[in-house]
Amino acid sequence: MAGIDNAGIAIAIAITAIFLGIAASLGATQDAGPTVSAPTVTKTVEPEMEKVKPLKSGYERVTSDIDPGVGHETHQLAVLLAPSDKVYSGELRYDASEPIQLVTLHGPLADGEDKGQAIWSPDGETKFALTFVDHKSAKGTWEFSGNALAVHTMNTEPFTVDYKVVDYAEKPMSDTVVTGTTMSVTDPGVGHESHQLAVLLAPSSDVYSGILSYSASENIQLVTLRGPVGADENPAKTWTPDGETIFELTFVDPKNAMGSWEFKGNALAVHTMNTDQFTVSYSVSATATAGQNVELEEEIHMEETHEETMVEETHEETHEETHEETHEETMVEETHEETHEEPAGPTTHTVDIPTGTSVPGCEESNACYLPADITINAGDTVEWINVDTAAHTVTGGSPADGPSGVFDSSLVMASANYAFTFDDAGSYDYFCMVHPWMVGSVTVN
Ligand SMILES: [Cu+2]
Repeated sequence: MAGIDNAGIAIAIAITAIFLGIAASLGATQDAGPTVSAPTVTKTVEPEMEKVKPLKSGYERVTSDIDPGVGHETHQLAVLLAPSDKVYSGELRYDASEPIQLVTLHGPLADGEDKGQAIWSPDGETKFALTFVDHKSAKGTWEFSGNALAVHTMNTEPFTVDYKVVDYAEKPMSDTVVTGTTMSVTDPGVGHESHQLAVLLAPSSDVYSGILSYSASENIQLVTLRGPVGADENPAKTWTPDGETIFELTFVDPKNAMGSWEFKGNALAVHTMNTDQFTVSYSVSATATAGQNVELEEEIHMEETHEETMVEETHEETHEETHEETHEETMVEETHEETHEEPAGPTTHTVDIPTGTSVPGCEESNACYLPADITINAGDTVEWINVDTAAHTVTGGSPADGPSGVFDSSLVMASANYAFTFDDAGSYDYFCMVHPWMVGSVTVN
């Protein structure tokens, strides 16, 4: 079962660098879509690697190019499936010369659909939503659905990736193959009036089976429904639009705003427990099987298996990176950080991420973070508050050298915040991975 993964580094990189790269490839390799004048993304076989490592049957080998985006010369990009108005789906199997990040796009978006998702625009007008995941692995698999597929690193050296797409499909839009952007509405489910819901595949007596990739304006939960269930059934989790028609609810919470999910059910939706509307861009590639009913026990078993997998992988500390494991690691890190956020005695300092910083200009007055440079004492906490309407990151390191690994907020959505406690004296530079002109520093005495 495909899981979800960490958005952090990926998003930043993707938006800043990948998009430029993909935009370039649009102009170079796609018939439909915006025309962008940029270098051609080349697909070449690297002779040295070919000698070292035989290409497995069915695989293709691609070497990345410098990301063509101005200011992103330190990134590498390889487009595997060029942007299309059809929906690609499948299982990407990759074996690269170093850890790579995985990208799929949704769009182009219509006017007004850009409402807080991770967005990239080649020209300021044509916009795509981005699903960016980082398994921190050179080798693995990824179930994806989207209008383009690429892989990426934040390194200056080219990487080579052997890949193939199993169960490959490139399908036109239909009742079960959809890509788009939608805003949530108040959940019509009885008892769910304080929640928000966006239905992607409407309830049907057919059983949908497929892959969802999504990019939302906040963390969302993934929902499938089974049913309507019979009067003699009493599923543990239910959803009913009217108090009479009962569906069994399968609910997955990846605690992420972007990712992929392999699903099966009589309906597909995404959801939050907030009262505010969210926006989600998505690609779904599914098939519908008539007259079949999803088995209740099977669904529960799948959920249990999923949970067990997460625990086992974490305990054994296997390095076969999966969506689930990445998710677990993220959760653990967040827990640690929260612990650090509650020091006894030391001070918390506030740094704003100001409005308008998603376009260059703030760097001219060193005002991309306010204050951009702050001095604190060891044990103090810095809390960054994103007052902008765009998402940003607070990432230790520099645009030139990349993340230091000391701290990383991942994507901080509009109105959200991020805190980190500095226990050790020193000087800590940081930057925004989405907008590499945004830099700041923390000096700890
Ligand atoms: Cu930013």
